[in-house]
Amino acid sequence: MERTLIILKPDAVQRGLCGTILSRFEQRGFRIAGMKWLKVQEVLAHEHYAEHKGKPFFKELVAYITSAPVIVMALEGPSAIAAARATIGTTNPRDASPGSIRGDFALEVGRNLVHASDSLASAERELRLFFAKEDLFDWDRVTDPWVFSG
Ligand code: DAT
Ligand code: MG
Repeated sequence: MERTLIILKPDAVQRGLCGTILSRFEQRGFRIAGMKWLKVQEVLAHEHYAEHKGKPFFKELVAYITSAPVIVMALEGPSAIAAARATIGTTNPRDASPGSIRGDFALEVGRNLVHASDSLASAERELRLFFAKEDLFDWDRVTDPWVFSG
């Protein structure tokens, strides 16, 4: 079982696509361990996208992610990190496969709707940035599990 950080970015919120995108993840079978609504502040944006500091698109990227509220989620499931990356599609929506979120709903790399952690190290780092450990629900405590039982 893994956890990964998903962000429904400002364009997802503004275009009214949050429910649709969340449905894709729910239908795939991910469990929601945490979810919140927030406006990402500049400092948090810099931390979250630290690996991109110095790249030509960095300033634009920070302006985009801080422009309006987002929905941040911790999703879990078997191989959740790679599975969520496949569900969202390639970074540039122009190359994303039909059936992926970006491949079905986006066309521009600078407006690609959704973030998903790209590795175990990134997932752990990013989850810590957005959630306190005690904010994340421990599904093992559910005595009558609907999914992933046994
Ligand atoms: P991903 O979001 O698929 O993990 P990334 O980590 O490489 O992609 O980049 C983070 C975000 O930065 C990406 O979602 C959109 C933006 N971005 C990446 N490459 C870009 C480029 N060449 N031009 C403009 N924006 C870019
Ligand atoms: Mg990335």
